[in-house]
Amino acid sequence: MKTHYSFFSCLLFNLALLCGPVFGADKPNIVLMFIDDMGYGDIGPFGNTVNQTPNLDRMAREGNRLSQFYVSNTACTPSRSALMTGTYAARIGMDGTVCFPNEKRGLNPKEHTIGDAMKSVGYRTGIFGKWHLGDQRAFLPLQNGFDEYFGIPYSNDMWPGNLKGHRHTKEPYTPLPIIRQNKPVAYVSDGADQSLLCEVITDEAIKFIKKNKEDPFFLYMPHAYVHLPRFGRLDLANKADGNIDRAAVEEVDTSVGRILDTLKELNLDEKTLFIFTSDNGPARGMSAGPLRGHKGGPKYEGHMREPTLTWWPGTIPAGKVTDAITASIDVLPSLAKLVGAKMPVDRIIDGKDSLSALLGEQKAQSPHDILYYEIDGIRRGNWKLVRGAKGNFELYNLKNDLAETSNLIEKRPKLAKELQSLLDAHAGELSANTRPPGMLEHSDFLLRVPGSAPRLRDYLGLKDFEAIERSE
Ligand SMILES: [Ca+2]
Repeated sequence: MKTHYSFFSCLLFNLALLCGPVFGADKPNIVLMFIDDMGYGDIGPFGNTVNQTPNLDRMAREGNRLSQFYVSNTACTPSRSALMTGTYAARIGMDGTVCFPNEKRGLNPKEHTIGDAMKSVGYRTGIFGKWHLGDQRAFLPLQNGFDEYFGIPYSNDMWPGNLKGHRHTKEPYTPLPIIRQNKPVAYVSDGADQSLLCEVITDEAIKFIKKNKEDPFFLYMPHAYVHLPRFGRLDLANKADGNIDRAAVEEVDTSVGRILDTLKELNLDEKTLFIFTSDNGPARGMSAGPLRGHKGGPKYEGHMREPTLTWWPGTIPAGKVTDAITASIDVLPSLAKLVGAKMPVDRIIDGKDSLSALLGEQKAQSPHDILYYEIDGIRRGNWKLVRGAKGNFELYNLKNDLAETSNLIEKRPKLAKELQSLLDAHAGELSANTRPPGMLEHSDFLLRVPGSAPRLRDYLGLKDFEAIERSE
């Protein structure tokens, strides 16, 4: 019977996709996992041979590997803003610097997030992980398209364990809260608590899937891992030969495996699109593989091209590789098309429909004849002009120089000039058509002192245990 059912449900999905948006009870669930600071070369499907990622390997084997998927910024807050709204962070006042604790700025609640789009067509929406689009109530997920939230409001290095203090004010950090819905319920007290973050986020996500198995859901999992500081529990560290960076990637892989298994156990695998990617280039200890670049800094490929997989058995072909250029800003318009949600028409949305590439369709074409790397780079075909590490523009041909080692700007001045003028026009249009971020008159810290909420492991009812931090 199972085969029978699967065959027909799969047929219905494909017919629905051919005919347009999916309506009614057959709406697919969406899982969007967004890793923090993982690079293009950190997982098996993208060539890593040190980190053991059997679940991501399986996801690639059963699904679609996108070799040219780009985020639109090299840091957490702007990258997440762009993903959530389909709009360049610079257009909505969320570029420049990341959000800090007790900041008056955040994602403008008037922006239309993926959560808003999904809710508009009846989805249950949940976020489990790191939000980082403002920690004040007006900016938190429940006010921005999500029914459920559990996780940290900003990065895990914004805590008292960071002895350098606040990057700008140098003030010591207040305790890093764990938020449930709109309220702090616990805090991350030490490395042992830090080492729980991947697992508890997965636990909560699985509860959400089980609770909503009868209804369409959108599950957003912006993991706090593999952002620094990185801690591993003893058993996981030992399993990874004492390499905490490797242990962190492998924990992410375990999280993926648990989600895949849960979807299969509940017979939701053939009605769930699972997207896996990362928010920016690799932080210290992580890898960009064959690409040049890392987290932050200029816009070489490794800064912005991410290890991306999509999985939907019966709809996405197994073992597919899609080379069409796609971008994180495309996720909102693509998912909106998939589920039949309307996109706002009163504002500029930069992302384009990339659904055929996300679904691994045979003839998927990139909607990006030109791809912009913020206002610092432009790609047309294989040619890329980018503001380099020293501030000067550099020209590369990615077809035979993927690692961006041979600057051809002196050899192709006419082409460089043409690309430069397109990039200038893009930057001009962007600065002429912006929308303001959310801005409050007053703000406050979510938690001021340790002890005003339980330690994370006490909140979870766990005994004390040891965790090891990565060594430099
Ligand atoms: Ca990040």
